[in-house]
Amino acid sequence: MIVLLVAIFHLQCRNPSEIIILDIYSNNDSEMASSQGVSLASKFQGAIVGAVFGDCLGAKFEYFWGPMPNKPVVKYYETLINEVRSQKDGEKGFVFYTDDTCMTFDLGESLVKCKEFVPRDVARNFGETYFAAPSQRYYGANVGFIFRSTKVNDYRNPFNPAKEQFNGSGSYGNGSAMRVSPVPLFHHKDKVKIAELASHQSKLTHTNPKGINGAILQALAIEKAMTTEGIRDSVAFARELMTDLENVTTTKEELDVYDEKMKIVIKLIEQKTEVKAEDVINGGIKTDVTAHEAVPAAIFCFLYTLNEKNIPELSKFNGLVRAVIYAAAISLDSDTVASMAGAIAGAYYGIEMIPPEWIEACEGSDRALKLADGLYKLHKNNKEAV
Ligand code: R7I
Ligand code: MG
Ligand code: MG
Repeated sequence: MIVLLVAIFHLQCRNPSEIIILDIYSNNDSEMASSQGVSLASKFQGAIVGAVFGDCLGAKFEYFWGPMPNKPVVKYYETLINEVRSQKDGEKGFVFYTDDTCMTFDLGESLVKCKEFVPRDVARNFGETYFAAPSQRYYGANVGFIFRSTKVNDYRNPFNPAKEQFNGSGSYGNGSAMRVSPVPLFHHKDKVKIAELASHQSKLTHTNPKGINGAILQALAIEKAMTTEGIRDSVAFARELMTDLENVTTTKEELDVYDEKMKIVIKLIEQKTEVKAEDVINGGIKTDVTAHEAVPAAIFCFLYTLNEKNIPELSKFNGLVRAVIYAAAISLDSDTVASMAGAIAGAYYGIEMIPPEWIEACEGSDRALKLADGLYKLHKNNKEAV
């Protein structure tokens, strides 16, 4: 009987497991991730809450606006801060997140609950969230087919429908990269396992090599940001990231696409004049809804905003805020590129750099913190078990 129950749990993993919630700004934890004095717990929180912050801020500008100057995004960012400050008993969570955050929760919460990747459980979360979603979640145009197909047989063969997308070539949308932030936290310190899981979860919806490698590259970028002490050389960071991808991915097709994009990232970093949205797009990174245009864009935004002098208009903000505002401004797919840049920057700077007013205003902040802390607790338990 016990064996049967365990088997059912592993197949479906529907039982909730206990999650201990750490305090926000819990910097008294002993495990420090870098000499900058940011705790690993803070970096875990920064990665997930950073992704939600970017999604919430960027969602206002998704597609309607096109690539644009920083000014309107700065105005929106500051207006909201003032609004929250002027509220007495303020309403919380009034800025909506989109599908990027929905799927991050679906994947991450399943990992915490099951303590392993259970494809059927993740697919069920994807489907149930999608079917219950209000219209402002703005899911990708083609991904709904997968949820409808997997639901038909109660998510039993969760990998099959994704293979049929786009006449059998699979989607190269950025959807499996935009939700990947829990993966580097789940397998922190193990790039091979990070790549394996990023790829595996991608195949639930995105089987095209460009989609799979986009998810792996974004996961590796978060891990590298989390583990690098004070990035002094952005170009070396970009180069090493591409080498990491080449070393750990088992999907070797079309890797040259990412090689080419990362070379453009380096060229833009080295540009002598301030890099504007049109430089990024004309330079060859379209910042759109596809993985190979969005992931390199997010990495670029993080690296370019490390130096406050690069964009004088944004120099009054901290590095994480600079990365997210800049990503929302220069991108066509503003919510997604800002969310991915927010995850990378959050993993580097930690939760302390996310403005409390925005944490309060973003829908899903509490849930994001709970998810980050659940992943952190798993990491600590795994470390102690070794
Ligand atoms: O990737 P996906 O989940 O979409 C995510 C995006 C993010 O910006 C979210 O914020 C949300 O707004 O949507 O959804 P998919 O439907 O798999 O892919 C998104 C789009 O990428 C598709 O609708 C296509 O326009 C494009 N695309 C492709 N086009 C041609 N050929 C993806 N794969 C292909 C392809 O193989
Ligand atoms: Mg979205
Ligand atoms: Mg988007």
